[in-house]
Amino acid sequence: MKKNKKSIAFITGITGQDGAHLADLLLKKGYEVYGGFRRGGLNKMWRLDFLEITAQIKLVEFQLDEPQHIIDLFKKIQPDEVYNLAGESFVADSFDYPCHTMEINAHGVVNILEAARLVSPKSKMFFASSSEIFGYAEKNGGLNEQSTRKPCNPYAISKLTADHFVRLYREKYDMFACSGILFNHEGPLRSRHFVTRKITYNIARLKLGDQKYFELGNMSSARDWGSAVDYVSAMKMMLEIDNPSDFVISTGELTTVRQVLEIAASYVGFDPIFEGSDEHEACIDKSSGRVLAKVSSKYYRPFDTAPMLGDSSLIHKRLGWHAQQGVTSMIESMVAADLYRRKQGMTDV
Ligand code: GDR
Repeated sequence: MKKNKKSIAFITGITGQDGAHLADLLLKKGYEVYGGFRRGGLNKMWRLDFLEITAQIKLVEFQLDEPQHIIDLFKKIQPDEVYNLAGESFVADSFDYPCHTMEINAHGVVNILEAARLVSPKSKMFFASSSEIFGYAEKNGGLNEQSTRKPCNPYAISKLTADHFVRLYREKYDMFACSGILFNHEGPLRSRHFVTRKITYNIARLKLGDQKYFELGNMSSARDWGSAVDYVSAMKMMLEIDNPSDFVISTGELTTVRQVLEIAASYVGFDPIFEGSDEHEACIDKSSGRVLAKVSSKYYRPFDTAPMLGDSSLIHKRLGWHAQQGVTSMIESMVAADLYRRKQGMTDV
Protein backbone atom coordinates (compact mmCIF):
# COMPACT_ATOMS: atom_id res chain seq x y z
CA MET A 1 0.00 0.00 0.00
CA LYS A 2 2.67 2.50 1.15
CA LYS A 3 4.79 1.43 -1.84
CA ASN A 4 2.39 2.89 -4.39
CA LYS A 5 1.78 6.10 -2.50
CA LYS A 6 3.08 9.15 -4.33
CA SER A 7 5.69 11.25 -2.57
CA ILE A 8 4.26 14.56 -1.43
CA ALA A 9 6.07 17.85 -1.92
CA PHE A 10 5.04 21.23 -0.58
CA ILE A 11 6.49 24.29 -2.32
CA THR A 12 6.11 27.79 -0.90
CA GLY A 13 6.26 30.53 -3.52
CA ILE A 14 4.63 28.36 -6.18
CA THR A 15 3.77 31.40 -8.33
CA GLY A 16 7.40 32.52 -8.60
CA GLN A 17 10.02 31.54 -11.17
CA ASP A 18 11.68 28.83 -9.05
CA GLY A 19 8.39 27.51 -7.66
CA ALA A 20 7.04 26.98 -11.17
CA HIS A 21 10.17 25.23 -12.48
CA LEU A 22 10.49 23.05 -9.38
CA ALA A 23 6.81 22.05 -9.53
CA ASP A 24 7.32 21.09 -13.17
CA LEU A 25 10.32 18.94 -12.27
CA LEU A 26 8.61 17.21 -9.33
CA LEU A 27 5.42 16.52 -11.30
CA LYS A 28 7.54 14.88 -13.99
CA LYS A 29 9.08 12.72 -11.27
CA GLY A 30 5.61 11.57 -10.17
CA TYR A 31 5.19 13.71 -7.05
CA GLU A 32 1.94 15.01 -5.65
CA VAL A 33 2.69 18.73 -5.51
CA TYR A 34 1.10 21.21 -3.13
CA GLY A 35 1.85 24.83 -3.88
CA GLY A 36 1.53 27.66 -1.41
CA PHE A 37 0.62 31.08 -2.74
CA ARG A 38 0.18 34.39 -0.94
CA ARG A 39 -3.32 35.63 -0.15
CA GLY A 40 -4.65 37.48 -3.22
CA GLY A 41 -2.07 35.83 -5.46
CA LEU A 42 -4.44 33.76 -7.59
CA ASN A 43 -3.99 36.21 -10.46
CA LYS A 44 -0.26 35.42 -10.62
CA MET A 45 -0.52 31.97 -12.15
CA TRP A 46 0.96 32.92 -15.54
CA ARG A 47 4.15 30.93 -14.97
CA LEU A 48 2.28 27.74 -14.11
CA ASP A 49 -0.02 28.38 -17.07
CA PHE A 50 3.00 28.90 -19.35
CA LEU A 51 4.35 25.49 -18.27
CA GLU A 52 0.80 24.04 -18.55
CA ILE A 53 0.87 22.56 -15.05
CA THR A 54 -1.64 24.71 -13.13
CA ALA A 55 -4.34 22.02 -13.03
CA GLN A 56 -1.94 19.40 -11.66
CA ILE A 57 -0.96 21.40 -8.58
CA LYS A 58 -2.92 21.46 -5.34
CA LEU A 59 -2.93 25.16 -4.63
CA VAL A 60 -3.22 26.35 -1.04
CA GLU A 61 -3.26 29.86 0.39
CA PHE A 62 -0.16 30.23 2.50
CA GLN A 63 1.33 32.87 4.77
CA LEU A 64 4.85 32.51 6.15
CA ASP A 65 3.90 34.77 9.05
CA GLU A 66 1.04 32.56 10.31
CA PRO A 67 2.63 29.77 12.40
CA GLN A 68 -0.60 28.00 13.35
CA HIS A 69 -1.66 27.91 9.73
CA ILE A 70 1.64 26.21 8.77
CA ILE A 71 1.25 23.66 11.59
CA ASP A 72 -2.33 22.82 10.46
CA LEU A 73 -1.19 22.44 6.86
CA PHE A 74 1.77 20.17 7.68
CA LYS A 75 -0.45 18.06 9.94
CA LYS A 76 -2.92 17.64 7.12
CA ILE A 77 -0.63 16.93 4.15
CA GLN A 78 2.41 15.38 5.93
CA PRO A 79 4.85 16.44 3.19
CA ASP A 80 7.82 14.20 2.41
CA GLU A 81 9.63 17.24 1.08
CA VAL A 82 9.25 20.96 1.74
CA TYR A 83 10.84 23.62 -0.44
CA ASN A 84 10.73 27.13 0.94
CA LEU A 85 11.07 29.42 -2.07
CA ALA A 86 8.72 32.16 -0.89
CA GLY A 87 9.97 35.42 0.51
CA GLU A 88 10.92 38.95 -0.24
CA SER A 89 13.42 38.73 -3.09
CA PHE A 90 14.17 42.33 -4.11
CA VAL A 91 17.50 43.20 -2.57
CA ALA A 92 17.37 46.97 -3.14
CA ASP A 93 13.81 47.30 -1.75
CA SER A 94 14.82 45.67 1.52
CA PHE A 95 16.32 48.96 2.73
CA ASP A 96 12.81 50.41 2.65
CA TYR A 97 11.23 47.39 4.37
CA PRO A 98 13.80 45.96 6.82
CA CYS A 99 11.23 44.78 9.40
CA HIS A 100 8.99 43.07 6.85
CA THR A 101 12.03 41.50 5.18
CA MET A 102 13.16 39.97 8.48
CA GLU A 103 9.61 38.90 9.32
CA ILE A 104 9.15 36.95 6.09
CA ASN A 105 12.66 35.78 5.17
CA ALA A 106 14.00 34.95 8.64
CA HIS A 107 11.05 34.58 11.02
CA GLY A 108 9.08 32.80 8.29
CA VAL A 109 11.82 30.15 8.07
CA VAL A 110 11.65 29.64 11.83
CA ASN A 111 7.88 29.18 11.52
CA ILE A 112 8.39 26.42 8.97
CA LEU A 113 11.13 24.70 11.00
CA GLU A 114 9.01 24.82 14.16
CA ALA A 115 5.90 23.50 12.39
CA ALA A 116 7.93 20.61 10.98
CA ARG A 117 9.55 19.89 14.35
CA LEU A 118 6.14 19.72 16.02
CA VAL A 119 4.01 17.82 13.51
CA SER A 120 6.14 16.57 10.60
CA PRO A 121 9.71 15.99 11.81
CA LYS A 122 10.56 13.52 9.07
CA SER A 123 9.95 16.04 6.28
CA LYS A 124 13.06 16.85 4.29
CA MET A 125 13.38 20.60 3.91
CA PHE A 126 15.13 22.89 1.44
CA PHE A 127 15.49 26.61 2.11
CA ALA A 128 16.46 29.12 -0.55
CA SER A 129 19.36 31.22 0.71
CA SER A 130 21.35 33.71 -1.35
CA SER A 131 24.85 34.70 -2.45
CA GLU A 132 23.99 38.08 -0.94
CA ILE A 133 25.02 36.68 2.46
CA PHE A 134 28.69 37.08 1.41
CA GLY A 135 28.23 40.83 0.86
CA TYR A 136 31.36 42.79 1.74
CA ALA A 137 33.42 39.66 2.38
CA GLU A 138 36.95 39.52 1.04
CA LYS A 139 36.78 37.80 -2.34
CA ASN A 140 39.86 35.84 -3.27
CA GLY A 141 38.50 33.74 -6.11
CA GLY A 142 35.18 31.93 -5.93
CA LEU A 143 32.96 32.00 -2.86
CA ASN A 144 32.18 28.64 -1.32
CA GLU A 145 30.52 27.16 1.75
CA GLN A 146 33.50 28.12 3.95
CA SER A 147 33.74 31.75 2.82
CA THR A 148 33.21 34.57 5.30
CA ARG A 149 29.72 36.03 5.45
CA LYS A 150 29.49 39.82 5.65
CA PRO A 151 25.96 40.77 4.59
CA CYS A 152 25.52 44.36 3.47
CA ASN A 153 21.76 44.88 3.20
CA PRO A 154 18.63 43.88 5.18
CA TYR A 155 17.76 41.19 2.64
CA ALA A 156 21.17 39.52 3.09
CA ILE A 157 20.95 39.73 6.88
CA SER A 158 17.51 38.09 6.80
CA LYS A 159 18.85 35.23 4.63
CA LEU A 160 21.92 34.70 6.82
CA THR A 161 19.75 34.64 9.97
CA ALA A 162 17.57 31.99 8.33
CA ASP A 163 20.68 29.94 7.39
CA HIS A 164 21.74 29.87 11.05
CA PHE A 165 18.31 28.60 12.11
CA VAL A 166 18.35 25.91 9.41
CA ARG A 167 21.75 24.68 10.62
CA LEU A 168 20.62 24.84 14.25
CA TYR A 169 17.54 22.67 13.65
CA ARG A 170 19.63 20.23 11.61
CA GLU A 171 22.21 19.87 14.38
CA LYS A 172 20.04 20.22 17.49
CA TYR A 173 16.95 18.29 16.42
CA ASP A 174 18.54 16.02 13.84
CA MET A 175 16.11 17.27 11.19
CA PHE A 176 16.74 17.06 7.44
CA ALA A 177 17.04 20.77 6.70
CA CYS A 178 19.46 22.48 4.34
CA SER A 179 20.08 25.81 2.64
CA GLY A 180 21.02 26.28 -0.99
CA ILE A 181 23.20 29.38 -1.28
CA LEU A 182 21.85 30.44 -4.65
CA PHE A 183 23.65 32.91 -6.88
CA ASN A 184 21.48 34.87 -9.36
CA HIS A 185 19.43 32.57 -11.55
CA GLU A 186 17.26 33.57 -14.44
CA GLY A 187 15.12 32.34 -17.31
CA PRO A 188 12.01 33.17 -19.34
CA LEU A 189 9.84 33.06 -16.19
CA ARG A 190 11.85 35.75 -14.40
CA SER A 191 10.00 38.84 -13.21
CA ARG A 192 10.69 42.08 -15.09
CA HIS A 193 11.83 43.65 -11.84
CA PHE A 194 15.21 41.90 -12.28
CA VAL A 195 17.75 43.23 -14.74
CA THR A 196 18.15 40.26 -17.13
CA ARG A 197 14.42 40.03 -17.82
CA LYS A 198 14.09 43.81 -17.96
CA ILE A 199 16.65 43.72 -20.77
CA THR A 200 15.19 40.78 -22.71
CA TYR A 201 11.62 42.14 -22.43
CA ASN A 202 12.68 45.55 -23.74
CA ILE A 203 14.89 44.22 -26.52
CA ALA A 204 11.95 42.13 -27.78
CA ARG A 205 9.73 45.21 -27.57
CA LEU A 206 12.24 47.31 -29.56
CA LYS A 207 12.76 44.57 -32.13
CA LEU A 208 9.02 44.31 -32.77
CA GLY A 209 8.61 47.98 -33.58
CA ASP A 210 8.43 50.06 -30.40
CA GLN A 211 10.78 53.02 -30.71
CA LYS A 212 11.27 54.28 -27.16
CA TYR A 213 14.59 53.26 -25.59
CA PHE A 214 14.68 51.90 -22.06
CA GLU A 215 16.72 52.88 -19.03
CA LEU A 216 19.11 50.87 -16.90
CA GLY A 217 21.23 51.42 -13.80
CA ASN A 218 24.91 50.56 -13.48
CA MET A 219 25.90 48.68 -16.65
CA SER A 220 29.30 47.74 -15.20
CA SER A 221 27.64 45.80 -12.42
CA ALA A 222 28.35 42.08 -12.79
CA ARG A 223 26.79 38.89 -11.47
CA ASP A 224 27.32 35.12 -11.61
CA TRP A 225 24.16 34.36 -13.57
CA GLY A 226 22.87 30.78 -13.90
CA SER A 227 19.73 29.15 -15.18
CA ALA A 228 16.72 28.66 -12.88
CA VAL A 229 16.00 25.24 -14.42
CA ASP A 230 19.51 24.07 -13.49
CA TYR A 231 19.21 25.51 -9.98
CA VAL A 232 15.90 23.84 -9.10
CA SER A 233 17.41 20.50 -10.11
CA ALA A 234 20.20 21.18 -7.56
CA MET A 235 17.51 21.82 -4.91
CA LYS A 236 15.94 18.44 -5.60
CA MET A 237 19.33 16.68 -5.51
CA MET A 238 20.13 18.26 -2.16
CA LEU A 239 17.20 16.37 -0.62
CA GLU A 240 18.40 13.06 -2.03
CA ILE A 241 21.61 12.69 -0.03
CA ASP A 242 22.01 10.86 3.28
CA ASN A 243 23.51 13.71 5.28
CA PRO A 244 21.94 17.11 4.67
CA SER A 245 24.34 19.95 4.06
CA ASP A 246 24.34 23.51 2.73
CA PHE A 247 25.70 24.04 -0.77
CA VAL A 248 26.70 26.97 -2.97
CA ILE A 249 24.87 26.86 -6.31
CA SER A 250 26.53 28.96 -9.01
CA THR A 251 28.16 28.86 -12.44
CA GLY A 252 31.57 30.36 -11.67
CA GLU A 253 31.22 32.83 -14.56
CA LEU A 254 30.92 36.59 -14.17
CA THR A 255 29.01 38.70 -16.72
CA THR A 256 28.30 42.43 -16.69
CA VAL A 257 24.90 44.02 -17.29
CA ARG A 258 26.46 45.58 -20.41
CA GLN A 259 27.39 42.12 -21.75
CA VAL A 260 23.86 40.81 -21.07
CA LEU A 261 22.49 43.72 -23.09
CA GLU A 262 24.98 43.01 -25.87
CA ILE A 263 23.97 39.32 -26.02
CA ALA A 264 20.24 40.15 -26.08
CA ALA A 265 20.52 42.92 -28.69
CA SER A 266 22.81 40.90 -30.99
CA TYR A 267 20.47 37.92 -30.80
CA VAL A 268 17.65 39.85 -32.50
CA GLY A 269 19.95 41.32 -35.15
CA PHE A 270 20.88 44.70 -33.68
CA ASP A 271 24.53 45.74 -33.88
CA PRO A 272 25.04 47.13 -30.36
CA ILE A 273 27.82 49.58 -29.54
CA PHE A 274 28.30 51.51 -26.31
CA GLU A 275 29.01 55.24 -26.13
CA GLY A 276 29.74 57.53 -23.17
CA SER A 277 30.56 56.38 -19.69
CA ASP A 278 29.02 55.94 -16.24
CA GLU A 279 25.70 57.76 -16.00
CA HIS A 280 26.06 59.08 -19.58
CA GLU A 281 26.48 55.71 -21.23
CA ALA A 282 24.10 54.57 -23.97
CA CYS A 283 23.70 51.47 -26.10
CA ILE A 284 23.18 52.25 -29.77
CA ASP A 285 22.36 50.06 -32.76
CA LYS A 286 25.30 50.88 -35.02
CA SER A 287 23.55 50.13 -38.31
CA SER A 288 20.47 52.31 -37.72
CA GLY A 289 21.85 54.79 -35.18
CA ARG A 290 18.88 54.03 -32.95
CA VAL A 291 19.30 54.39 -29.18
CA LEU A 292 18.33 51.12 -27.54
CA ALA A 293 19.11 51.85 -23.90
CA LYS A 294 20.45 54.65 -21.74
CA VAL A 295 21.82 54.70 -18.24
CA SER A 296 19.71 56.60 -15.73
CA SER A 297 20.76 57.48 -12.19
CA LYS A 298 17.20 56.54 -11.18
CA TYR A 299 18.19 52.87 -11.37
CA TYR A 300 21.55 53.18 -9.63
CA ARG A 301 21.62 51.53 -6.21
CA PRO A 302 23.11 53.65 -3.42
CA PHE A 303 24.47 50.44 -1.82
CA ASP A 304 24.96 47.83 -4.52
CA THR A 305 26.58 44.49 -3.76
CA ALA A 306 29.97 44.19 -5.46
CA PRO A 307 30.37 41.51 -8.15
CA MET A 308 31.02 38.05 -6.79
CA LEU A 309 31.74 34.68 -8.21
CA GLY A 310 30.50 31.37 -6.85
CA ASP A 311 32.51 28.20 -6.41
CA SER A 312 30.23 25.15 -6.61
CA SER A 313 32.90 22.49 -6.50
CA LEU A 314 31.47 20.91 -3.34
CA ILE A 315 28.04 20.15 -4.81
CA HIS A 316 29.78 18.98 -7.97
CA LYS A 317 32.00 16.63 -5.99
CA ARG A 318 29.31 15.30 -3.67
CA LEU A 319 26.22 15.26 -5.91
CA GLY A 320 27.61 15.53 -9.42
CA TRP A 321 25.67 18.75 -10.02
CA HIS A 322 27.01 21.46 -12.26
CA ALA A 323 25.37 24.29 -14.20
CA GLN A 324 24.48 23.07 -17.68
CA GLN A 325 23.25 26.20 -19.43
CA GLY A 326 25.69 29.05 -20.07
CA VAL A 327 24.73 32.69 -19.80
CA THR A 328 24.60 33.37 -23.56
CA SER A 329 22.18 30.57 -24.34
CA MET A 330 20.09 31.45 -21.28
CA ILE A 331 19.74 35.13 -22.25
CA GLU A 332 18.95 34.13 -25.84
CA SER A 333 16.21 31.78 -24.62
CA MET A 334 14.75 34.65 -22.59
CA VAL A 335 14.69 36.97 -25.61
CA ALA A 336 13.09 34.22 -27.71
CA ALA A 337 10.36 33.74 -25.08
CA ASP A 338 9.75 37.49 -24.91
CA LEU A 339 9.48 37.76 -28.69
CA TYR A 340 7.00 34.86 -28.70
CA ARG A 341 4.90 36.30 -25.87
CA ARG A 342 4.79 39.73 -27.44
CA LYS A 343 3.66 38.28 -30.77
CA GLN A 344 0.89 36.48 -28.83
CA GLY A 345 -0.15 39.78 -27.25
CA MET A 346 1.05 38.74 -23.78
CA THR A 347 2.61 42.09 -22.85
CA ASP A 348 1.73 42.14 -19.14
CA VAL A 349 3.90 39.26 -17.88
P1 GDR B 1 20.07 41.08 -7.52
O1 GDR B 1 19.36 41.05 -8.97
O2 GDR B 1 19.84 42.35 -6.80
O3 GDR B 1 21.50 40.67 -7.73
O4 GDR B 1 19.27 39.94 -6.72
P2 GDR B 1 18.98 42.22 -9.99
O5 GDR B 1 18.70 41.56 -11.28
O6 GDR B 1 17.89 43.09 -9.44
O7 GDR B 1 20.31 43.12 -10.07
C1 GDR B 1 21.52 42.62 -10.60
C2 GDR B 1 22.50 43.75 -10.81
O8 GDR B 1 22.08 44.53 -11.92
C3 GDR B 1 22.23 45.91 -11.60
N1 GDR B 1 21.32 46.72 -12.43
C4 GDR B 1 19.98 46.70 -12.37
N2 GDR B 1 19.14 45.93 -11.63
C5 GDR B 1 17.80 46.10 -11.82
N3 GDR B 1 16.93 45.32 -11.14
N4 GDR B 1 17.30 47.02 -12.73
C6 GDR B 1 18.12 47.82 -13.49
O9 GDR B 1 17.67 48.65 -14.28
C7 GDR B 1 19.53 47.64 -13.31
N5 GDR B 1 20.62 48.20 -13.89
C8 GDR B 1 21.70 47.65 -13.34
C9 GDR B 1 21.94 45.98 -10.11
O10 GDR B 1 22.43 47.18 -9.55
C10 GDR B 1 22.64 44.72 -9.64
O11 GDR B 1 23.99 45.00 -9.42
C11 GDR B 1 18.90 38.70 -7.28
C12 GDR B 1 17.58 38.27 -6.63
O12 GDR B 1 17.08 37.14 -7.28
C13 GDR B 1 17.78 37.97 -5.15
O13 GDR B 1 16.56 37.49 -4.59
C14 GDR B 1 18.87 36.88 -5.04
O14 GDR B 1 19.09 36.55 -3.69
C15 GDR B 1 20.16 37.40 -5.68
O15 GDR B 1 19.90 37.71 -7.05
C16 GDR B 1 21.26 36.34 -5.63
